[in-house]
Amino acid sequence: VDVVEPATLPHKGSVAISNDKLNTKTADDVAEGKWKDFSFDAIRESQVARAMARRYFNDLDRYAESDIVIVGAGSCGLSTAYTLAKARPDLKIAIIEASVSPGGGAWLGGQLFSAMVMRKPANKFLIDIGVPFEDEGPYVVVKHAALFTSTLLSKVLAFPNVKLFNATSVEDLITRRDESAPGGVRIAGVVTNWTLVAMHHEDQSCMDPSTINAPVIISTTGHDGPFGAFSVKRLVSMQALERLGGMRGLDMNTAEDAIVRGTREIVPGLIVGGMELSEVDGANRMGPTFGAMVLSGMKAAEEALSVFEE
Ligand code: AHZ
Repeated sequence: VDVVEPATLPHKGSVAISNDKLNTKTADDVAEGKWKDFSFDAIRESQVARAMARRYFNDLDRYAESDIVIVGAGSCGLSTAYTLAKARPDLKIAIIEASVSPGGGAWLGGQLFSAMVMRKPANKFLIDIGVPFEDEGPYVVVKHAALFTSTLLSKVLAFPNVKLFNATSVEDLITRRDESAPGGVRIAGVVTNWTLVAMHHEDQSCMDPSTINAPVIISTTGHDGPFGAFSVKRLVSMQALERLGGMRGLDMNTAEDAIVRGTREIVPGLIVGGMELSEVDGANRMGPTFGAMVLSGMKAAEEALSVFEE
């Protein structure tokens, strides 16, 4: 393998490797199960670094002005993203997820059991994304919550107008004065940082964040916890919301209806869905039944789309 040194590489970091093994022979060998002389085509480490960095920085540039930002990629946020991206391929949708692994609490059912329960009519969403289920009458059961989350995630990520920034936290909201709004402010974007940085503001200094502007933010950060209920807690501390109602105890029957019905714009520019909403409205929790997360995501998407249809 004759690797050309960087000084003589052509512009734009393109490959300049002359290698007499650069052929399709290896693919044929793999197909035929001939592993003894297998080798990949040669690569230079900088090609890998540039392949990742160029795309990431292009995305940061492209999505610095987004149409919609979804905060939190749990079952509600991902359902929102799917509904939006499918309906409006022309809108730029950024998803900001604090964790490395998107999906929030939807990788398992309750108490770390595998199966996921959804009450009808949320099964229509499962049919749409192609997730099989057992029909139990008023509710359906997916054999493993991870089947729901991985299928939904793969569909969301395949949309060309969606970018997921994971391992990235929203650590504040961008605001604009708006005298017509009840709290005098409109939300106009999000303030972001690497989650690992956001977790170390206490012991490191000078770690300023970055920003994304968007006319519509949809917050689905789950109920209160180390990272949960982020946006609504911030609304209270900035006095755009008087106080939180506080999530109430578990009652599946009241909880799911309340979350779906209540999904709405809380202050101008900020729609709240999923369990984050229970902290605003003082709604019950529903525990391990996920139909309301899907339908709340669909309603949040509809609320957002009405802004662009005005
Ligand atoms: O990592 C969080 C999770 O993936 C992410 N998140 C939270 N704060 C964030 C921030 N920036 C970026 N500041 C943030 N991301 O938000 C996601 C929330 O997912 P979730 O599964 O916790 O919430 P959900 O509302 O989509 O689903 C709730 C599921 C529950 S909890 C529950 C109960 O306890 O009764 N019942 C159901 C169905």
